[in-house]
Amino acid sequence: MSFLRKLMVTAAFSAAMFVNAAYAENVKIALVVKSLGNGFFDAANKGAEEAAKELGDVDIIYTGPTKATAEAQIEVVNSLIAQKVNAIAISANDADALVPALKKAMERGITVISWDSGVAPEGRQLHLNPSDTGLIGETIIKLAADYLPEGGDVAILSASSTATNQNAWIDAAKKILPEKFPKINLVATVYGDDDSAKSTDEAKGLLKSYPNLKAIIAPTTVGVVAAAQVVTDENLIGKVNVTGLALPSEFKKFIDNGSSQAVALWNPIDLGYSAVYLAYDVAVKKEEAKPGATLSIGRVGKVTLDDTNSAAMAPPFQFDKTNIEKFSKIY
Ligand code: RAM
Repeated sequence: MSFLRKLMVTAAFSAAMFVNAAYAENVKIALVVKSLGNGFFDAANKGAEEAAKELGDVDIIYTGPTKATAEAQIEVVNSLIAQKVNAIAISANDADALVPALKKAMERGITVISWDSGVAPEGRQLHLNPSDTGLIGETIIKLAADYLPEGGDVAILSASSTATNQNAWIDAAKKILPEKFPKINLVATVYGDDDSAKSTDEAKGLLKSYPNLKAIIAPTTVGVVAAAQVVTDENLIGKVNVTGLALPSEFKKFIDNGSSQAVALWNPIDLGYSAVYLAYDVAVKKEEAKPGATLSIGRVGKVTLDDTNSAAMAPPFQFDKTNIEKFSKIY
């Protein structure tokens, strides 16, 4: 066989091998979270695995940094690009800082979506919000106001200061405060970085700086546990009500001991499940992520993208002593 012919046969053979390999291998979808060791994201991963099982040809890579920072997440994204994953579904620690790394991923043919905590539109193909942002903002204030008929001082203990989701909810909360909750006085917003130790210190700091504080609102499942533990340890049950967004399985004991009257959240399992479906719709089914497009999210239903290619799932659900037991067994 001539050298040229040999080369052509080899090339055809490797092309066939490549095509076969592409079909034989499962679709690799990376679920990138703000930080590992957070029960909320572990629950989302449960949903992601459920979706992978239903879809049949998907492998989930559940990953994220140990600390909830954008820098650490950029390293994770770069390593996923090197691993040649098919899709990245990220809950971002910063809306802008991740854009260059995620753009690089998209240039290499990787589908990129954000979920939970968004990335700026140029850094992703679509974004999935757990619920309407304005509604979450109003809910976190209402949760405090419902138990403060006379009004009073409240403070917010958030996640990281660059977290897209918490910042959007806090902005929405501040917007509706004067008109809808005139007796609620927001005295401070502090940041616990979704780190238990830092959140504990920040909660202690709030109680020290604001002795008249009536409620701590933590729109983060990590911060809300830390704050309720501090209120419990400092014998402030009945004086300071802790509320916000909490995972029932982690928070039930604080509803039980009275350090909190009520909290809210959406279903984190459904959120992770839906994020995987959306990544699959774009990466494998080649559905176009464009304003007005309706995409399938399996057993959860369908979502329609708005003019920023974002969609929202269901309204948040409230948990108190009447129902937290039941939900604590699910997530
Ligand atoms: C924490 C994270 C997450 C947020 C929940 C409510 O687990 O900050 O992004 O959605 O709280």
